[in-house]
Amino acid sequence: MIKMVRFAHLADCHLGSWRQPELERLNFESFIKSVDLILDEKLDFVLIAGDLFDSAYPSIEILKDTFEQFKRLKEANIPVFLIAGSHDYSASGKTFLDVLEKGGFCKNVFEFEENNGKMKLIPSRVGDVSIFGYPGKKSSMEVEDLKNIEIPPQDNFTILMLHTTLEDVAPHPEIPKVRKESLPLVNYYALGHIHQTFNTKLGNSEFIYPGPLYPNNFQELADLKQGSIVIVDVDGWEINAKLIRIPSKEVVYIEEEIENSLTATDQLIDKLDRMNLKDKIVLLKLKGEVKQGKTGDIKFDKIEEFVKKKESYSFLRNISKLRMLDESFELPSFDLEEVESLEEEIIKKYSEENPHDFNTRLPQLMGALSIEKKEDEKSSTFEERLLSELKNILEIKESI
Ligand SMILES: [Mn+2]
Repeated sequence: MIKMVRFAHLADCHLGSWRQPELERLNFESFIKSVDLILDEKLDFVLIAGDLFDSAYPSIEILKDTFEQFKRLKEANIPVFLIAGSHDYSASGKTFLDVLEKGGFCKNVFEFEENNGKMKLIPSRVGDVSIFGYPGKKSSMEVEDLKNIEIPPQDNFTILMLHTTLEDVAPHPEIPKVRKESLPLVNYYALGHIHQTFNTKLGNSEFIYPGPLYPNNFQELADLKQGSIVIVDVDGWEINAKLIRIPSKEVVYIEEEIENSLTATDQLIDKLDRMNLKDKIVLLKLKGEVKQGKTGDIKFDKIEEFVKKKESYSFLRNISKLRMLDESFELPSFDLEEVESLEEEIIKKYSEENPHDFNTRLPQLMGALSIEKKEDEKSSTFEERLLSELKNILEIKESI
């Protein structure tokens, strides 16, 4: 029988994801608040189930702040176990998670040995608990791999960390998913990737998504308003998981139908004028079919100025559901977060018309090629990083 163990389960922190500095601040503050809570509660360990960083190569600023928080945990002797997610994974295996690990600030639990074409995962031990993990990859590439993982029998409490989509969650019918029944049996599945809180059971095993540490885009801010983590109590084989919402700035979501873009500015300002926006995140979503005027006629700078005068904390707008009647030549406006799914859609269509094994590598290739040279990074370092990434994706073994 194992003794009482308490741990925190975080996922999808996406540190460094917001382009708006004031929202990135809230994102990072949620991380600090979680660390505060973990220290206050004197938890035994911490799990981060992928996407700690928004990219495999975060900025120096983000790295500095992140190391500072990991140092607080290390000084309190609270170990951190993590896996890479779809965002901080890199095909070459070169990611800043390694830097954190080599510094002794965390342990990447993804370890395995080949066993007759299967992948036998190797546990990381903390007290009476065995932790296994398999990372997320670009474009759900991990879903196929997960059919081949094995966990050697254990007689203590077991945790499997995964960054993937369970069939049960299913908000996105088009993406590949994992059947929970097909996974090796453990006591607790520490999941990440889906930016919503979700839990389900199979026998006595718990499957939990804590949700993102902080909302990551316009829609998540509208839906979730704040981030969350899970604190788990294990007593014997009894699992008690508690969802903790991380307090943050209030969100005001405004959805407005626009028919005439010539009068839209006044219409919106009139509406905003009747609201209390002080210190709030203001989300403005425009929808409908514009019968008079063009999108350009809506004076967003004037609206933003007005919202600022009302002392809002941040202002975001979204016009992806606004259609123009007589501008069929105009490209539809996409949100930044939709770009990736649009790319996937194009690759899918292309692959159907031009079937070839190579196509499965396209998302990874695009991901690798989209990483820019860092400021001050030597060209040779950048070239070497890019080449080793590409060789891994293309499975080129010999160096050229
Ligand atoms: Mn994520």
